[in-house]
Amino acid sequence: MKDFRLYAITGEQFHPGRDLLEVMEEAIAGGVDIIQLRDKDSSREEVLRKAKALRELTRKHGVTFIVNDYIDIALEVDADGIHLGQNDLSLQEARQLVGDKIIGISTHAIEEALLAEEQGADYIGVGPVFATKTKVDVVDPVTVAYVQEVASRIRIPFVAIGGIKLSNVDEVIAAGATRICAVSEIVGSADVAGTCRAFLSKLEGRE
Ligand code: 3NM
Repeated sequence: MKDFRLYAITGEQFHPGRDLLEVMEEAIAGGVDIIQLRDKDSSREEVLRKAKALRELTRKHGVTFIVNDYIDIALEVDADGIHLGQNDLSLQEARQLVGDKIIGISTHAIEEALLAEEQGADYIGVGPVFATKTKVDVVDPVTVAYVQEVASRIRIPFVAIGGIKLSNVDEVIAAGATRICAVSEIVGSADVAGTCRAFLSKLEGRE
């Protein structure tokens, strides 16, 4: 997969009254490389509608588009890839279904990370680095020290996630993360594009 630095996930609860597409368009203007549609609250029909719209937007801007939970929708809208949780179908099963599309998987322990690598994941999520309220069934924070362990042991791309803010991202980068994912800090920002640019400046060592 094309390498990436900044990965944004949708979280409509963080921008009440603001349109999903408008917020994600700002994130794209700010330089995000990947957008993931993550929607645990809407009907399948609604998710499909959003996926179609985000596919069109991301394609126009050359941004990678990933769908969480709905492999069928990812295939239907020709997303670039899917994102799995630990309790979803296995990587082997997912690979059968999506062929050479990107497959990412959330991992919360080194055993899960090593297994995902061995089973052919294209990237892994590593988190939650810090406490977060965005994911309801989330495990305890894995800590920045754990990010360092992953950085030294895992060869496939990994993206640090969970409670990451502009105010704490420096220590995540110092631990060896070169790719960052955030939900609330990006989509809940009063200046979505500016927040993305600030994350990228830090990731690129310009600040
Ligand atoms: N996955 P925020 S943490 C979607 O650890 C998600 O796998 C996580 O949201 C994981 O940036 C998380 O608002 C929520 O904390 C991240």
